[in-house]
Amino acid sequence: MDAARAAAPGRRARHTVEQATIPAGEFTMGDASGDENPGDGETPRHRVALEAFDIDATTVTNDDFARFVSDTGYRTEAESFGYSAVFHLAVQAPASDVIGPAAGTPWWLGVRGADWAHPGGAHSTVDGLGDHPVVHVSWNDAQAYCTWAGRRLPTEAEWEYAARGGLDGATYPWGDDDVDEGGWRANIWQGEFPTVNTLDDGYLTTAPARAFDRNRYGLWQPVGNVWEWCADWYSPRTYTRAPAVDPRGPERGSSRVLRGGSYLCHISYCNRYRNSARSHNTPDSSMGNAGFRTVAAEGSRDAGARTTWS
Ligand SMILES: [Ca+2]
Ligand SMILES: [Ca+2]
Repeated sequence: MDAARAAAPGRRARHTVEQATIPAGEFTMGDASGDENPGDGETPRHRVALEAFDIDATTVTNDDFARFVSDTGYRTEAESFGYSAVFHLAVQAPASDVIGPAAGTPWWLGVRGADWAHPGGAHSTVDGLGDHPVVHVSWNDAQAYCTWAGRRLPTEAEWEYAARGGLDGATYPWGDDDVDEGGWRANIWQGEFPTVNTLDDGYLTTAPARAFDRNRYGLWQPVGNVWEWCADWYSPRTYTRAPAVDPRGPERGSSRVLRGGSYLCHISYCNRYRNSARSHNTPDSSMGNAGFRTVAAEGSRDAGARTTWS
């Protein structure tokens, strides 16, 4: 069903992102390439059946998010906390705003004043970046947007099914060709991570939401560019007892699923720009390489398929 028709009156203009209609069907969820990251829980592979749904063809952009903020006065968690995580080469802020590196990941700096409208810090803006993915939004911020827009976040299974574009078992949304075969197919990192980016794909940080080619279902950049929040709690054991129909992940947890990798992924360092790759972060975390796309909230969805964890 057309998402705009299903939306409540008055909501039509709120969420204007182009929709991709994903057909009902089954797919095999999980890594088939052997490239899985140990500990992430990309296996065991298992069959999953889903109803049809409409998903944003692109991630929610700065222009989209600005409409939400303008309409509601919403303050993101990064704004409430007063800082967010910025990649060290993307900082645009006075030295006094830089709090310091994150433990274990020295290329991430806490920067005071970094938020969705100031992605590099106080000296940055989103001028000219209206068609780029909004970043520095937490899972909670994404939920707030969804509530306003009459949308919801995709489940992890929906995200992977949509990203695969009908190419069951393939490593990437475009198939199994390498990411740089015949030209770059996604916005990741080239060069020496985390210090030298040769920018072969054209982008140090975010690319416009419509850069590169769509997949067969019409999605732009499910892998690369920005990580995308999903609805589910994260567990590395999710797949060991996932329901076969419309799985929704664990009932509880401490972090939420992120999918698709980002402009910081690199062939040699982080190969999470794959369909099956999984990551996660706490629901109040924000960073300069994570955003979200949404799914039409039409139809009532009960919680019957959620895994019960003892
Ligand atoms: Ca890049
Ligand atoms: Ca992405």
